[in-house]
Amino acid sequence: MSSDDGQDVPATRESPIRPRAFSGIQPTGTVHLGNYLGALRNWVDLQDTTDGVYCVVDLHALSVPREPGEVRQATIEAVKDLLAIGIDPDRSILFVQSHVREHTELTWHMQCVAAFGELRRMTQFKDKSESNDFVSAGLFTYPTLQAADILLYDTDIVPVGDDQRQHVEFTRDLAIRFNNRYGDVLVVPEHRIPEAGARVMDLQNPGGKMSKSADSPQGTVLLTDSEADITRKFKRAVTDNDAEVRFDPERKPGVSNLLTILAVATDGDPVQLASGYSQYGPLKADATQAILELLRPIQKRRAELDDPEVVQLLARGADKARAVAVPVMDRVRAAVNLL
Ligand code: AQP
Repeated sequence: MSSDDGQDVPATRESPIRPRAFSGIQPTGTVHLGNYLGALRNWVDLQDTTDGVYCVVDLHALSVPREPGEVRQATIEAVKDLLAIGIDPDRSILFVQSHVREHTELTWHMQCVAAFGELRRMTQFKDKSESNDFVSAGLFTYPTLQAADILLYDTDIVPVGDDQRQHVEFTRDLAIRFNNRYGDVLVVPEHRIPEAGARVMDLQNPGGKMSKSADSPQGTVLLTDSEADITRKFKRAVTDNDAEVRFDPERKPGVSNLLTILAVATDGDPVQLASGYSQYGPLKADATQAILELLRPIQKRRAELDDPEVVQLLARGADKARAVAVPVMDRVRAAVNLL
């Protein structure tokens, strides 16, 4: 079966018109430039060619200890970030994971086809379990909840950053294994990872990815940062001592990261951009200006949103999400065929 733009659409979807894209973000802090350049801008663009289903994955945020209510406000803030960057709740389904109970039900089925050894090999689990004192079973089984999130919507495309490549490949494996055991039930999705910006690095520690939970906030540019903060963070970005502007992520990770950020923000090419600079100062200044321009309209839209409006649209989003998820879960139950 083929969609409008010629892409193959799996047979399990009823009357597919366009491929379906699904992705999620954790409400674990303000969205940063890595999230935006690596994944979220793709969500916005895909609205033109796919049916988008976008989710704030609040249950994932509980895989590390949280105070009661902490995730509640963070969820509203994450939704505001998504609306501000251009996720349109009239064109896409925008909702909160815990509002659709089928996510946790399907997770159990995913856990029962996942192997312990596979979960133990997940690099994100290895990284996070090393840096946390308390390692929950939820952190260990996190990729099965993520697989359920994706598979519950008959997803064709999963736009994510490079750090999620392994989890999406695992999701594919689980869908195929489930289908082998129970019949042709689940759609097997593919990841969509951008060529440039798939792994935006920390400005202070360019050996590691920019992250909400970085040791120093100075290395992470938040979507809500002030002009002064953004300018300071880029000015202090770690480069190196040889003062040559060259795109070489292995030997020159800091400089290459700045070139990547500038390239993605201006639709340029990092290698070509490098030839226009002979010093780090002007590169940092241009990257700062490009990001300020990119974020200005986003920050303006974000300031206009209020909490009650967000809560209301999330209730509508949950209804629309359930309309897709419930029939898929019914299909899974029928295939597993319990009494
Ligand atoms: N540095 C990055 N470069 C490119 N893409 C990135 N993503 C995250 N960091 C980068 C992508 O953003 C999407 C949403 O991420 P998430 O919040 O659900 O997951 P995360 O990987 O846990 O993000 P953080 O910021 O690193 O959070 P913490 O510190 O809480 O672990 C995903 O598509 C991800 O690939």
